[in-house]
Amino acid sequence: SPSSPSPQAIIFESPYPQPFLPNSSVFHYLFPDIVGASPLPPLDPALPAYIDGLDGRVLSRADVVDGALRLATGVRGLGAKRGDVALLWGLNSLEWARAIYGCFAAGLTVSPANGGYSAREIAHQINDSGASILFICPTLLPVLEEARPLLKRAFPAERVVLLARETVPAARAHLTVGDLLTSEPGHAERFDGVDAHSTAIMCYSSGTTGLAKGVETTHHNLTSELQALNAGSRQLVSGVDVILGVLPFSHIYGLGMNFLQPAAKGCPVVVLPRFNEIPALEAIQKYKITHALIVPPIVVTFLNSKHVPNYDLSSLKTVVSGAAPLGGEIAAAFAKLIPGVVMLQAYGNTETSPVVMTAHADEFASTPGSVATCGKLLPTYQARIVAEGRDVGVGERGELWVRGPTIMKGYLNNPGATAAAVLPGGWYRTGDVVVVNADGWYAVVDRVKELIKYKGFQVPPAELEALLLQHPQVVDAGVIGIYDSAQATELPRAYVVASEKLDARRQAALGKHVAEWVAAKVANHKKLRGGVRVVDAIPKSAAGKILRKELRLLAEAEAPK
Ligand code: 4UU
Repeated sequence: SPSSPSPQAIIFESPYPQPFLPNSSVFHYLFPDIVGASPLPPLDPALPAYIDGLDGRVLSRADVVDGALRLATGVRGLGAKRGDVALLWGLNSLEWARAIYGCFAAGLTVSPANGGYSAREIAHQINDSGASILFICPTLLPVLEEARPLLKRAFPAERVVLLARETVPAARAHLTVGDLLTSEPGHAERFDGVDAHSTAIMCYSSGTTGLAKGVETTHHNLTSELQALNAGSRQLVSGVDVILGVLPFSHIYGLGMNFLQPAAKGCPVVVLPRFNEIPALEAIQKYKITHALIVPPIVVTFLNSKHVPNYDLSSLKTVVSGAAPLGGEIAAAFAKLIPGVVMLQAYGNTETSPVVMTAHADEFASTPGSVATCGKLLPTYQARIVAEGRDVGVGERGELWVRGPTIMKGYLNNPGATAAAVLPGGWYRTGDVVVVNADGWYAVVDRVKELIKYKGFQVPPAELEALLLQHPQVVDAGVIGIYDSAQATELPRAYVVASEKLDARRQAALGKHVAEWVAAKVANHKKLRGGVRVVDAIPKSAAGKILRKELRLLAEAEAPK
């Protein structure tokens, strides 16, 4: 319910009880039964924590802790100290799980990177994060080699640990996670008191504008988020729920909701390297998965699938969609596809550690139309809805501002971008336009930041624009997202100005060539799948800012809805 402490601000509060907020490392918080004090109830150390969805290997909670303490000794032996940054690069795996907990136990800040990154993208994150040790999937070694000339720091072989159980014959110079596990168990670094405000993870996000920046997410941010989820959504039940683990753990949605939250509740995660239809269906059937976290394009994949009827998916109880808007019709069709499943939404940001809104499955199930919303404000958060510099109330559109203990410490080494994102008073400007109804359900209705999302992944237009300007035949560029309803995702499209006047045929040829040129230099999700259009000029404001609204009008003129 809104309350007005001043004539300007209309502050919305969470309807849920406020949880206790601990000051401890996220590792001590998650495994209180074994390593420390936490508000969480003790759990059986024998409970499975992570299960390899491909080969069935199981890490129990005891294995996770024992492995983390051994890895802590191992990474200390390599010279890594508390506060150093480790970059963690690979698709989801049990070794990835081992590595992140090992780094936490050693007191390192973990910067997880997208498994699809190109050499220039990984070089940016390695350099910018200040990482001094790398954990990488062996298959990515060639990309790292390609990135080496771009790196500010030399990484000798012992500073590049492979996310593998055994020595990799083609890369014998490198230690593996398996090697480090043979160390004696060491101690886990504590982050009590003010130390809880040390940076635990650093995902990369462009936020509302510009290039990808390191988001400093503290231990306190993460433990507050997990406490808020437990007090608000109460989704998962130990000993009952089994979680599908297909979202990338390197992205904050996967890391927060798919990797850490189940550990807080003692629910096993069935880990798959990435989303693929058949392995996901097989895992749901085989492991009797009850709870799946997905993104709208995966919902569409299931809807269009010929294979769904061939699997017993009756274990599934709840499916969460997040990271991008979910159409109401798609949600309704999904509910019919797998009867008895409750579809719900959650909304989050990298900068908010991540979840801001969701609700309990029972609330979604008993509230008609709620699946078209992202749920209610989680505890610990306050919200404002701001339109043209003025706070608005129930039923009115405006930009969502939120504050609370989960808002990031800031963008690494970037006080300017931090000050633009987190306003005095601690309000984080999300760049999303929302409407809240009288019962406190928030619908995301538009996005005012420049960010494009391809299947839930960030595509910062500024990054593609900077890259396009490096092409010898491109003198100016503007990039926007084109919504493709068949795939339930935006597709990045570039508008470019050519260095010379071209006829229509040569414009088309240049567009095709530029799209291919970009594709060779970026991660899969940043490809210009929406095409490249050659135009006479990029519309700009007097200050030289790209007028993306005008580019959107061009797109609409081309393909009327
Ligand atoms: C419409 O995508 C994320 C985090 C997503 C997330 C996390 C925990 C979803 C559910 C959850 O439980 O982070 P970023 O930083 O990559 O992108 C943030 C942006 C938002 O500003 C918004 O534009 O992603 C978009 N977004 C959504 N849009 C996120 N969730 C939603 C949603 N509906 N449910």
